[in-house]
Amino acid sequence: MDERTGEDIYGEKHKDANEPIFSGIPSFLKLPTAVEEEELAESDADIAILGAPLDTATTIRPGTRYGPRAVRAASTVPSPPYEHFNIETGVDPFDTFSVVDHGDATITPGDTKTSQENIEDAVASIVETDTMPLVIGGDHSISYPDIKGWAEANGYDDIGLIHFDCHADTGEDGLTGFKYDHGAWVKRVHDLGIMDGDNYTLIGPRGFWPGPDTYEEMREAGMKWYTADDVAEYDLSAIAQDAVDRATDGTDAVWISFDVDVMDPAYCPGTGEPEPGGLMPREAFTMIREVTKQMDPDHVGFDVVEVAPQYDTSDTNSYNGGITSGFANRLCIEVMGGLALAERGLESGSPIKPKEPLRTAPPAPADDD
Ligand SMILES: [Mn+2]
Repeated sequence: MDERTGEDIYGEKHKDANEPIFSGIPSFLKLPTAVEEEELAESDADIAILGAPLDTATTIRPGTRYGPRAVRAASTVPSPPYEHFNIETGVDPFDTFSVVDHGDATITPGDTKTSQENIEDAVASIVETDTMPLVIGGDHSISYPDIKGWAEANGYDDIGLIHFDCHADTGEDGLTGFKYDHGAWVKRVHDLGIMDGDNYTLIGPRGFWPGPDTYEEMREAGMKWYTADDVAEYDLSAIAQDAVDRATDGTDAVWISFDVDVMDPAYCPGTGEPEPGGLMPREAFTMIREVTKQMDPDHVGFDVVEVAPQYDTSDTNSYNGGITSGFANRLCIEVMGGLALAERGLESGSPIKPKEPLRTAPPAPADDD
């Protein structure tokens, strides 16, 4: 795999920027599609993008059923397909991985449980073709079927979970008592008996929900969390490293779940339950890069959830996606970039730097004598 290049994987389209971004079928990053299970098996892909447009397990503002479409639309805006050499990290995931858009899981509006089972089946079928699932939600309830389908199809007994979110989602049920609510999926995963509290880390909680009783239970279960204030105060790499160490301690695999409401609403307004005082994009990218480059690409899964484009801003009506769906798109690329480093056994990429060294501190005061 080390010898493989983007052109080997995608042919001439790897660098082809000639097609106008607003034309053609807007698959994720205009990547090849492999929607049917047989197509996916034949594609020999490493990573499959799956949309999970479910929002009937939402308690406050609905709308994430439009999330996958908005993220796909946002993904067609920047950069040529599929070359994505990251100027800062010096890595291009599409030099390493064959990635396809596998379409969406089948959703039955009004039948939340059936929809969730369909998501579970879709994720399991991705795993059965030896492909990593990268799921775009949808409300956060999808993470339970995501993880259940992924863990069972892989035969994992013990998993770690790294969870970026404003909300803990660890309580027995959601705000209004629904067991499969978007605010109870961590507890559902915990109840499967495949994830110990010691292998769970939450990054970014703040605000007022859930209440102190739930946090007491989390504490008792050995769960750990870094609040949004902690993220601002502590070293980002140390936080990420702690989450990785905990998630990989004695486990078979790690799932990473990213709720965009962990971000400050200034950066991600397009979500159902925004809460002031959240993360900045650079903080999220630093931590997600640090986490993903230490994962085993054969034993990891990822989802990004809670993008609700109708509350988003910037270009939302021209079908190019807003700033929240643009952030989610970027996050998916960063995840694949980190995994590409892991796949190649690299600690870091090879960014191009200026000839003259960067000035990293103020110049020494001039000598007046
Ligand atoms: Mn949340």
